[in-house]
Amino acid sequence: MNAATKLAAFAAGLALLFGGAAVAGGAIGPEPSEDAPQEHTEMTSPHAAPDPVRGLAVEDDGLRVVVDDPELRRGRTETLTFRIENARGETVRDFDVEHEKRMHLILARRDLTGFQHLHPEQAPDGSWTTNVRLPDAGSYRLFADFSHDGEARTLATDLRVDGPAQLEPLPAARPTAVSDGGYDVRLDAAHARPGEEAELRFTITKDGAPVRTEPYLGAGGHLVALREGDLAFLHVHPEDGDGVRFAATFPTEGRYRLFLQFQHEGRVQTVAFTQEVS
Ligand SMILES: [Cu+2]
Repeated sequence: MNAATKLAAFAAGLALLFGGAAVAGGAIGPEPSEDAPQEHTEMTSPHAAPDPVRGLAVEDDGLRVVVDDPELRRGRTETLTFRIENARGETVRDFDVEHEKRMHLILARRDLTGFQHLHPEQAPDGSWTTNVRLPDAGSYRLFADFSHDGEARTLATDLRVDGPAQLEPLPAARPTAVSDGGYDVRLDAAHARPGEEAELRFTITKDGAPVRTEPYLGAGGHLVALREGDLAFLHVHPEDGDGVRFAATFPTEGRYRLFLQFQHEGRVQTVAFTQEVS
């Protein structure tokens, strides 16, 4: 083959490749629109469950989380500023109140340590600001959990804290744990199997005496569930009635870290559990 023939063959090959891609694109293209009406029906149904997995993407349906400066210094109290932008790059200003707040900010290091749940303040330009102190170096996941135009969303991005990081293995699953303020908490998880709705029931005692929690964010407690590996953020909702109970659907087998927060005697307690799903 001379150079010109080679070039022609190469060009023909390219045309085939792109032609193939166009066909494949065409085949894939119509699917989402076929699904769309069904998805819409699900969303308008009063008993529809939102997608159980969130928080894997920086952008969802045209909304995007943008952090001004994702680099934080270790052990310093820093001002963290972020905004939610729409598809036109404009800062979103209107948020719905969900669990008593318009914005919930969750932070966790990639090894699922260093959990924080903060409620930033909104500035007139729509941006959100909070003070944050990260005592340990490493890569952190930032989850902005909010509702806009009646739809709940969790967008996520990474923060970095420079320095040597001592990453921790995920603790083994145990039914009991102690909160940061010394409360004993027991977890009973029924039906913790992939794709099934599990009931997570927490029993709280202090020095052996049962504790009745005070309302926190409009419920008996607040629960965040993150999947080991990709830190997928699960949608969990509190159940009505007595006690600290939640319904969660674990989408896959694997291990999850559950961060329960509850309030007693005016103070918020945080306690974490490892949940195995198989
Ligand atoms: Cu919150």
